[in-house]
Amino acid sequence: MTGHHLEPGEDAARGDDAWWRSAVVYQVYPRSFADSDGDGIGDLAGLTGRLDHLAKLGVDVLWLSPVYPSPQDDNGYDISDYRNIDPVFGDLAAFDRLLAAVHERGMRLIMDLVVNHTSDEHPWFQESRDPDSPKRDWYWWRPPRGGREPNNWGSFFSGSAWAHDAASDAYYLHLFSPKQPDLNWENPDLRQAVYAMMRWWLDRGVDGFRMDVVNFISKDPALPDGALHGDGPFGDGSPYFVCGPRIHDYLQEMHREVTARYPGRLLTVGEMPGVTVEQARLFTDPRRAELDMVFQFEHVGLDHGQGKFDPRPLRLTDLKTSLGRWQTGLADVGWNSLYWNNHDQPRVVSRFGDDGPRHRTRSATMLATVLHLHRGTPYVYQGEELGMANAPLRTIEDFRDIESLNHYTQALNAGQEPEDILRGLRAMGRDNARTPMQWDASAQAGFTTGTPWIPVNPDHTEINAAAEYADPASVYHHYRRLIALRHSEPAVVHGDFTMLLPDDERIYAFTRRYGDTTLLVAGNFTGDIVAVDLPDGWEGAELLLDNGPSATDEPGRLTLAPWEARVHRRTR
Ligand code: TEU
Repeated sequence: MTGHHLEPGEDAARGDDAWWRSAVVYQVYPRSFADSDGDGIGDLAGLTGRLDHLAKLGVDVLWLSPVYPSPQDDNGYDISDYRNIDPVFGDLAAFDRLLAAVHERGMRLIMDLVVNHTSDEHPWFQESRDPDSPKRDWYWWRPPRGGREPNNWGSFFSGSAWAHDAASDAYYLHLFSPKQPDLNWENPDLRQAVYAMMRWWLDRGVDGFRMDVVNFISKDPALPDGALHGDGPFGDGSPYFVCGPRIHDYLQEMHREVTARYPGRLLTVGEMPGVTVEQARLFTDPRRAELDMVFQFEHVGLDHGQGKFDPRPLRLTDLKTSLGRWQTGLADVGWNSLYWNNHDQPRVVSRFGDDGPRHRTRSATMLATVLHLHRGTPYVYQGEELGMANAPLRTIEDFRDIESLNHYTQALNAGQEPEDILRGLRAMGRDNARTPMQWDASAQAGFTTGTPWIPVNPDHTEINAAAEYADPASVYHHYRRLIALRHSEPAVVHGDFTMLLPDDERIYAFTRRYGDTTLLVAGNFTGDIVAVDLPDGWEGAELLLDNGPSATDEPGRLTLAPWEARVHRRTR
């Protein structure tokens, strides 16, 4: 809290001393977290019963993926009522109990705000199907062009981004599934309806929002054809909706109409595929009053080939170049969010580490250490703190996710071999992140007494919370120590960032400096022993944190065991 007088639009808590700068966020994907009623789907009562897991881990904020009424075409990212809870998860009373229990433990709760699109079963969309309805303009309805789609854009979930509605012989835009029609933010009444809904949740006590693809909400109203890349039939519409013409106006208006009314209390984070560092500076500059931070996608695209389902190995130098540029780009204004995982990404220990029995714990804790020692707000995705690995997805019947199922059909139709398609889906499919949370070694991992909506990973007999609580060397206790370090060591929160060894393909190393304190962070991204030259002045420095037995340093060298990570501290 600062004492100085605030200029209009200025909110001191959005600046250097904002509470969320020292916070760690934990994402819950409620379908897969804890099931209290045996229907095989996680729910709010199940989550409420497991809150001590989060409290003991030390996290400050819970981000709850969507729990609103939904046909569940995209697991809740298709919302049919913004002011209620889907019966599969509970009801508003259960939500209020969850929120109270979160606050009792000194934590905060942010909701997922999905307002680029609604469900096609939302009353707004149902009304908009009538061309004479005032709601017609709340969506992107367009007449056919030459008897076909209004433009050539493709959807993120395969096929055209347009669906035909016979009732009025018109098309509506859907960047995701046809059951997720895009809202038209050009319409001021729609915008006010969204702001009113946001205030309704904030007045109920929630502490902010994670905003789904919020940098897609402003489209070029001309909706021009996109350029054709490769041999597919669809054009790339992204130049006309990624950080579109009015995006900053909308976010500043949202701040005036919503966020500014709750000064100092909220966290707002915009999910922004395709956002650049330069744009992120604008979105997160406190003086512009838009958002507190953004989720960017650059580092989770580095192992994509022709598309996300054509993966290639990560080059460590690419990761350093990318994350290093974000650290530098947001050093003086704005703020980073830090993540390896969420409900859309494969498990990081399988992706950038080694999930085999020998190195799983070591590589999961190395990855955690490197990420959490960056400057920014770390996000932990459920199960990441246990070192949960990718799912053993074999045949297409093992997949549940609309993105994977649609991609499979489309690639088959394009003549690809099933086994080739499955290889990409196994590595990159979103279902990897969505298998149930592994609480214990029992039949359904303590997730449900019924049949889970997606199978529990058989490795839960080894990898589970109960076992990890009991083992001080577990991934869980390492995350707990990392979170505690962020809360106790100001250099982790405020320190500047300097990348070391930018050309080294094996060791990720950097320093953080704040006042008299400097931290040296090093992680070995390989299964070999690796020695590098130690920068001057670090000989014999205090070891603040490690992730297991160390290799012995040669004089003047830093020698790291396979997947070892270390944090040293020096005070001057
Ligand atoms: O995701 C947005 C997004 O662009 C991608 O990460 C997406 O998940 C997909 O993998 C593209 O290949 C958000 C949500 O996080 C995601 O779960 C939703 O499916 C999507 O928006 C639509 O609401």
